[in-house]
Amino acid sequence: MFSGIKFYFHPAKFSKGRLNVFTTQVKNHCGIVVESSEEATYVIVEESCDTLSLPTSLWHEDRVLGSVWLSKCLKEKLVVEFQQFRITKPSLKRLTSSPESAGAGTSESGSNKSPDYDSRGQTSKKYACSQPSLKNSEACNAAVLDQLQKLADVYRARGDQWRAHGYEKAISAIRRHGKEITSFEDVASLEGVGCKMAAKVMEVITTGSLRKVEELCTTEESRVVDLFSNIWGAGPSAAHTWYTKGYRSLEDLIKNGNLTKQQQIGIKYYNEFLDRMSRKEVEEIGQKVTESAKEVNSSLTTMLCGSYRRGKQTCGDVDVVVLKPQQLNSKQILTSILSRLKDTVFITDDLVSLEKNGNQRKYLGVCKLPGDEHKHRRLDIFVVPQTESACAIMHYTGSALFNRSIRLLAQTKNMHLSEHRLCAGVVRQGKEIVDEGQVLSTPTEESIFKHLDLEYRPPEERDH
Ligand code: TTP
Ligand code: MG
Repeated sequence: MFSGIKFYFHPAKFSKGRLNVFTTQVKNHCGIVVESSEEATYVIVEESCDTLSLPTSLWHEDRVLGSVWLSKCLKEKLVVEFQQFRITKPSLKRLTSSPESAGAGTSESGSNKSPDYDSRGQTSKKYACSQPSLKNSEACNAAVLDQLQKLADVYRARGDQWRAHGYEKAISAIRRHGKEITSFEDVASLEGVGCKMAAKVMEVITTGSLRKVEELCTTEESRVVDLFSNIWGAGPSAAHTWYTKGYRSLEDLIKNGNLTKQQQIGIKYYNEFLDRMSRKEVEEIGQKVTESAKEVNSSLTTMLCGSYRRGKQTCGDVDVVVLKPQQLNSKQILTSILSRLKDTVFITDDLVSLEKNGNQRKYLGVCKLPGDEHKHRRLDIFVVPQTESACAIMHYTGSALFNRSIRLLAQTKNMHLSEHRLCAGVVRQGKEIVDEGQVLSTPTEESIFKHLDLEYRPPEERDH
């Protein structure tokens, strides 16, 4: 379909993987990849690149297109109309009025501009947080998601966070795609999926499984490291150390493992902690915390966050945010709530010690509803001043991947989002913040999305 068409890929912001996929695909479809923009029929740029950094010579041309156009061509197997995907010269107005939009190109599409490709979309489209997570998205591509999740888990257990994150990003992108993947192009055109990952997905589609999963997940080492790293309080590095010392079972660890107090509790409730609970049980546990908080001070309010607030049918633990007026002391509140919950033997074990820190506002522990039918459950309580409520609630609602994504997006706009606040005009040197800028007013979660120029996503759409 690209017969005789010459493509030049402008390297700014193109990942090596994506560039390889595009180059191969263009050649497979009889196109020509050239080394300079002058020779090219089309110049392809990544939408996320800073258009100000592109050579001015490009702006004399009417053929600079965003890579989304090429993805669309490959997907639809035809040369699609390109007007909507043109990247135009950054205007002076943009430079002066909106410094944070300087990071992306604008595509010119006239009055019938597609909302997907407006200037806001161009900036944030690459970020998972700009798209809703889909309900029941596991139903599509189930085998692919299962195999990739196994690899993500095994890499996380081995302490290879970078690879684990790569697989999680791909899982999230495939879930958001929400349609059955049938071709290499389908998957390679998704954000966050490079050509190596796309090849793995195709391997599952054609063979039903991944050789890499068999290689990594079926060994004695992976079975044991997996067993150990599922102990609450044991990271991948402890799990590995125990394995290299020759321990193979939880009993071996109890006898010889030199365990921390947290790990001892983690082993005591090993199976109970791995079991996820119903929403009803989360609500009952939350109710206990709410009652105690109200007894401590009637101005305190509580909110169930985490996977519960994202609408998940089962939850791994209970995350309760307690909102307090500014003048009340966090640690005193936390201590008073806990002492009530301990008096009734609802809280059975502490996973953090309250004595160590000054103004402690986070509690991690274990609780159990009365009755033999109930299991020990992980309970986290976070005491937050009302002034920080929106940022805190958003943080503790997650998902972790959504949080990572929205924080990265904030960075591209010279902002900084944390569980405490959102700042603008932040100056960074490398990763380090050298000037914190100004705190923005964030009375609601909606206001945070608005400051970031993102469409609002309710919690159920943040389950990335
Ligand atoms: P978790 O309770 O660990 O996660 P969860 O509630 O989403 O899922 P689960 O059902 O397994 O409990 O953490 C609560 C929120 O805290 C999470 O949704 C987002 C935030 N968080 C991060 O942003 N980064 C992290 O590394 C962790 C552990 C949590
Ligand atoms: Mg949780």
